[in-house]
Amino acid sequence: MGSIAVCPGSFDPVTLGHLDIITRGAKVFDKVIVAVLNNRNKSPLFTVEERLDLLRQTTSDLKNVEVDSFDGLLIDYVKNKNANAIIKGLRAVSDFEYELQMASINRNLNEDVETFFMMTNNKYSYLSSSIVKEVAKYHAPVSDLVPGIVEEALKKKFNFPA
Ligand code: COD
Repeated sequence: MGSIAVCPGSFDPVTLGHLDIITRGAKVFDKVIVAVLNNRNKSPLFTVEERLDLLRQTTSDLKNVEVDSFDGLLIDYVKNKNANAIIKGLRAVSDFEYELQMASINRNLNEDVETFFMMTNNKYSYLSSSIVKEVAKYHAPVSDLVPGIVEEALKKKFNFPA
């Protein structure tokens, strides 16, 4: 069996920082499943279907990448998919504490699944979906932060003038 990794997140919406992690992960693992959390407690800008669609379009050239959504615990989803790894990106020290907690609880729940951390590309170290939404909300340019189709989707959501 090949190595299968799950790359989980909210992806609301997918950014160039996410795509960098997905692309690099796809070079290391035989298959990468990008998994969008369907979190009913949060009020996202994009629906799960919209987020899946944007991810599918922006990863279509990566042949060993699959896009899916999940509910509930990540570790259960990982086992259902017969995956053995979780891929996470680390931007700053501030990410570390939360990610350490997540990796520890996930290991506690299933010690056969390993979490792998990839350091952010310096170009994207400041980038998050929240920052992108904040910038787009005030109609400032996001073309350096997200793929073209995501930029178009943001312009529609925030009613950019034509
Ligand atoms: N550079 C590098 N990495 C980046 C960048 C960047 N610029 N931007 C984002 N990333 C990484 C993040 O560090 C993260 O690893 C991934 O990309 C996704 O990021 P987001 O912001 O879209 O997603 P999050 O952080 O909101 O996702 C959180 C999860 C969905 C992974 C988490 O909440 C989860 O696993 N939930 C399921 C419930 C569960 O199992 N909980 C744990 C046990 S209680």
